Amino acid sequence: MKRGLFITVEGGEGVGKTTHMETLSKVFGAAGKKVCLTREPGGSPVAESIRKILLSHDNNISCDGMAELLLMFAARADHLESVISPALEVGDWVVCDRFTDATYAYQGGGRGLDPQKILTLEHLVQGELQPDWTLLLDAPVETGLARVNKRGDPDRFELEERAFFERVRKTYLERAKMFPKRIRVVDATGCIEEVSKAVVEFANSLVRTSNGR
Ligand code: Z5A
Repeated sequence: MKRGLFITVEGGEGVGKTTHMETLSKVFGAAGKKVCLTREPGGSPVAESIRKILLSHDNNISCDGMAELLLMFAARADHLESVISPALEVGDWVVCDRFTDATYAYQGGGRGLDPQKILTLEHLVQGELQPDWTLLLDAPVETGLARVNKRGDPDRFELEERAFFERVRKTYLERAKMFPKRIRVVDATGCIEEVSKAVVEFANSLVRTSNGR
């Protein structure tokens, strides 16, 4: 059986990742692909428990950068083992809301942790596994924050200062330059319909490429 495709969706706060996971799923489903939609941190029972710790803004819980990094990879190890790898093995298309690029962007860029340490953990937890494709939705920080601020009840990351999110965005864009064959940047500044059009084009290009494999 042909291994499934591993697609990740990345970007800063409020760029529309959750919204466009659905767009991708519809296009892939219509093309006859069995789709596994998942997210990080989370996606498996153990990883969802870790997510609660990571996103909690309970004043009694504080988590330093290295502990946060290790928790991200602990969640990822379980998610890979119990959800992502089994789905890819049976040929499903896995669409994951954030993955290791987010670790480079948030723990590396945002928190300032050494990317070499992230690389070491990446090799340890993922081995050779990398996403086949990454959709990076990009918008100015203030655009994304304005969208999520309407929602209220911010999580621990959403309470960070603006400079943190600027570093996150910069790191994502640097990674897109480092991995131009894997990472497709889509401008997420426009209205949902405009962004959706670009996302559908991206999704159709993956379907066409995979039919030619
Ligand atoms: N994190 C990390 O630090 N390290 C890691 O390795 C990983 C993650 C994997 C997970 O939160 C947090 O974990 C995340 C990084 C960190 N930081 N935070 N916060 P999450 O995944 O639950 O949260 P998020 O990724 O930031 O999701 P979000 O805030 O919900 O944003 P989104 O998914 O990109 O946006 P959305 O939910 O699709 O849209 C937000 C709102 O905007 C919604 O009302 C939409 O209807 C609206 N929207 C979307 N697109 C548009 C357009 N184009 N125009 C107007 N309005 C729009």
